[in-house]
Amino acid sequence: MHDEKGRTSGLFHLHVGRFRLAATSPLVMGVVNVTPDSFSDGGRFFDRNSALSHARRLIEDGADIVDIGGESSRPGALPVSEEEELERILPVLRGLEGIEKPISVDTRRPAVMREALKAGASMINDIDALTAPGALEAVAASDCAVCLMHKKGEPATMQREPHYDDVVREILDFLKSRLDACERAGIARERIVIDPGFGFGKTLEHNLTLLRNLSKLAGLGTPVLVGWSRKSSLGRITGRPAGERLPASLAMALLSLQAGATILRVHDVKETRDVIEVWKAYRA
Ligand code: 7PJ
Repeated sequence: MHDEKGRTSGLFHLHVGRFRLAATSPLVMGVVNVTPDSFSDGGRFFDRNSALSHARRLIEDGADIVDIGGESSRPGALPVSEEEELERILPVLRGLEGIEKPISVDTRRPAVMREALKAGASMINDIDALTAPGALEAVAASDCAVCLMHKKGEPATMQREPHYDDVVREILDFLKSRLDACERAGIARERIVIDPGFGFGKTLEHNLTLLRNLSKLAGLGTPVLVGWSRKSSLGRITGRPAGERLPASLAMALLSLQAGATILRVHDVKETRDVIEVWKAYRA
């Protein structure tokens, strides 16, 4: 089946800097937080060497992309300065130079985007969906991929009674408008993935409604990335702390694949790969 732009549905090539990812199978993005306060593994990978060895470990475990973040966006997190964010990220990027997998940088700052791309990053994962002044231009000037994520409010306060009249409609409209903005800025569709932003200004019910309607996002013809790994919604469901949310995360990974997700952003790469194998066997 082909859509109006000639893409084969269910199959795509993602253009990620010098890499081409053929998603004949779902992809895994492994998370490396270089922050002292990320909610689930904050502090563990805060020094450069542990961040580096963790990134390498994720690649050995089968990560297709490694996502490095220097600013915690967990609910209630406080912002870090641009200098601090760069000091966290750049040494890790330099240490991963020449690695055979694309490196993504989780940032909302155009200056950090530009420096990260110079230092070898192939993808920008932006929880602000390139809305900061200069962000579209920073990405357009390179050949990196970009993840456009929806969020409502700011991390410090976003989980205080978030409200939507129609959560699915609102997120679809937002992501469509960001896809249009990218197109106007000259960022090719083959470089873009979209993400509903589970937990970013959303209650458990909002997240579940979005998951049930994920095929509508996938219907935009752009690969859908999802992040459920260890999130507090899973704590709400199971009553378990972040360190005990792996089974719940894997259940959500499977449901997300079945609903049309193409990229799973996770902390536990090896286990998530097994979920993908199970899903592929079921689908075959
Ligand atoms: C997400 C993210 C997500 C994208 C975080 C955590 C909280 N980026 N960054 N999607 N979540 N694209 O790692 O659990 O869901 S930070």
